[in-house]
Amino acid sequence: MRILSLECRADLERELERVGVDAAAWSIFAGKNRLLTVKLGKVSVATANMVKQLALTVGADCAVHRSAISGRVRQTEAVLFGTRRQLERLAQRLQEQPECAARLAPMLLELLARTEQVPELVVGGRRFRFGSRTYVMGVLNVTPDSFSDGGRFLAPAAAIEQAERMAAEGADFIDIGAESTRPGALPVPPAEQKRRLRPVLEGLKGLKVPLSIDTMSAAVAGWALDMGVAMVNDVSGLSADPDMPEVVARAGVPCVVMHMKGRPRTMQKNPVYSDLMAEIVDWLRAAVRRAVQAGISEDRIIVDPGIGFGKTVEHNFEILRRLGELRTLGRPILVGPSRKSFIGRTLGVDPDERLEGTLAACVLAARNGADILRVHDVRAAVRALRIADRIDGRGG
Ligand code: HH2
Repeated sequence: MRILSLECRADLERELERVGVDAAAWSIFAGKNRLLTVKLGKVSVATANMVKQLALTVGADCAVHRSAISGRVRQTEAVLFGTRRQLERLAQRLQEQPECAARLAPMLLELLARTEQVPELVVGGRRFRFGSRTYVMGVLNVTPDSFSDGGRFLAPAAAIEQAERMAAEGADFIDIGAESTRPGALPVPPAEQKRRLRPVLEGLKGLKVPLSIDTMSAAVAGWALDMGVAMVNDVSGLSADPDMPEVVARAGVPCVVMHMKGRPRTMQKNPVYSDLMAEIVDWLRAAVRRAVQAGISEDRIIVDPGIGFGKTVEHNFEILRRLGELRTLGRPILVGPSRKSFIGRTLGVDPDERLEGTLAACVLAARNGADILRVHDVRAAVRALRIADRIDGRGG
């Protein structure tokens, strides 16, 4: 007897084939291969007790407040534990219950469907199939004051050369920004952002790799889209400039919606969360909903938990560890750990000494669900992620 480790679907199928299992049953066993943990929001104690009983009948379980059974509390949160198969059966049973419990059934089924989803995206004429491999977004800061490379690419020729280098090194996207968002940074007026960007965007017109514009200004985003940029990356989650959702919607381009607590000038002054992951997922869910209401197609939205944006060192580690929870949103996940201060503080090193820490964060972020890594050191990240992807059964 021995324990198997079959996270990769192809490994599971090979093992089932070896046993001689009918191929028609492979997907049934795939649904039993992994435990899913689902947090329910607050429900009445009656509902929670009903869910727990039904969960036990299908072989799953449900953790509730210690006083739920005695009725000493009226409401409780709940955590469901079960395989995909068990949770599907639980949803069926819930449908037969009174309304308060039955309403959970479609929510649970939708959640299970979302976590299975493999989103696709066309950016600048290129198709990206998330889940097939981890993609790399190269960072180009046309700024005097970015935290790790401020001033290095302010001259247009240096910026263009850097973008071409990152494209040759295997970047899938290049994210160009003219405003630092480092802690304490002050806003850069749109006219100055455009002045910095114009010669660079003109010089990169023929580049094969799609460009993304990193800005919180709708005027800069709209102008950059007219200059040939294919995607918008807004670290405020489209919330800083009221015109941003409409600009993105009108252009019909993909956008990155990032979580930030506060604004760059003050965001690192003692950020506090009562439930970090819940707050980030709920915030992103609301941001996606607002974007869709403004006319942005949901299947063009990428979500990002915003490493370092209103987060302590510990928050950043927890986000990277629990990144898979963003799967709830059913959208591709982008993460930007590159050279950030949680690495610097942990290792006691300056930004130019943070490559190893960045690569460790990238590799484990990819394992934990990241679809796109935003990095400064493209060649190293591409190489590290190619190997990590192969270990995880992707990118072959
Ligand atoms: N991080 C930075 C800037 N933009 N965009 C997304 N979507 N996610 C991130 O994590 C992210 C981002 C900060 O990094 P950098 O651009 O190198 O620094 P600066 O803002 O100082 O220019």
